[in-house]
Amino acid sequence: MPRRGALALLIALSGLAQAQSAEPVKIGFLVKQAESPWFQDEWRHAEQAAKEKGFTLIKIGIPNGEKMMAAIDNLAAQKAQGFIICAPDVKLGTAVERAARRHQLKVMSVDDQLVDGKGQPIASIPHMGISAYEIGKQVGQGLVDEARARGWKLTELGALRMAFDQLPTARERTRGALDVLKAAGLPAVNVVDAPQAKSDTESAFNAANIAFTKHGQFKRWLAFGMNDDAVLGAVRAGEGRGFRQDTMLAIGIDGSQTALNEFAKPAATAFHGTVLISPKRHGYETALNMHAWISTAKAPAMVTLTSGMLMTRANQAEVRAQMGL
Ligand code: FCA
Repeated sequence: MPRRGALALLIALSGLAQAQSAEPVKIGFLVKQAESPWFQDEWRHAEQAAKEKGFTLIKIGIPNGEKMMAAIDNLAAQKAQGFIICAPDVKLGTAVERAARRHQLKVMSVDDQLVDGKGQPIASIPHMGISAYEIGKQVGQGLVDEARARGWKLTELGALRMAFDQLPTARERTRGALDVLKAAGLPAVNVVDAPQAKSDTESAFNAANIAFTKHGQFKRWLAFGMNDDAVLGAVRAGEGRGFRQDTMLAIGIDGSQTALNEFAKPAATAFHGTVLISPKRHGYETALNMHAWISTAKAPAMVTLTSGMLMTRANQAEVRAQMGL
């Protein structure tokens, strides 16, 4: 067999061997609230990336630390090469980093940045999240503009801050809204904190109810919080006290199905709007970045912060189109 032919065959065979030896790419996507429309949307977009790049996406809900650690072990057992995680508690960051290293899994965080025991972001874990303070400011500005459009005086309004301060991104979001409201003339004494036990609508409802009971002096209310789930809890609690669209004004964050359902109601509720953020960036782009990291060793940017747009019942179609959703 002429030398050139033998060489070509050899190269072809080694390429084949290499292709056969390269494990199929498997990527985990672990989220703290699998039932929440936001995370369902994130998974749907990550699935899109999996389809395009031909990798397997392993989606697991991790509502607590125990389920989280079991999920990471499960990924290793399935021979995954990496995972994207929004952890049930960001303070589990060191445990995530250690488990990933133990199993030689690449890891990046999404939405909630992982922190160490001192509350500092884990430097070795790339993160994609929202620009929390800036988006919070958009919520605040939306409340100021709509209150003024209704002829409401900020000095006469109660401002319900749905608080989940144990989560840094949640704290930053409400700090942004508050700074804009105060700069526009909202007296600090009118701010009412409603600390939520958990980041779901039920906990928000309970927290808001307590706040309304303690602060009967306000005839009109503003409400804001870390996301749509938090703000809808406040709106439902308000309805239980007779506060509706004409006496309460609330703006959330996310803009997923939760918000769209509220906008689809025959009559407008106190849920005036939300800052729409992109599950496409948080789902599809993170999955693509992880795939590139696994297949080409190109690591994602250490921190990527995404933006949002104020979406209301009136402009929802236009804003979703602008955000490519
Ligand atoms: C957090 C919230 C979600 C969403 C995400 C970007 O994880 O819980 O609702 O706002 O950040």
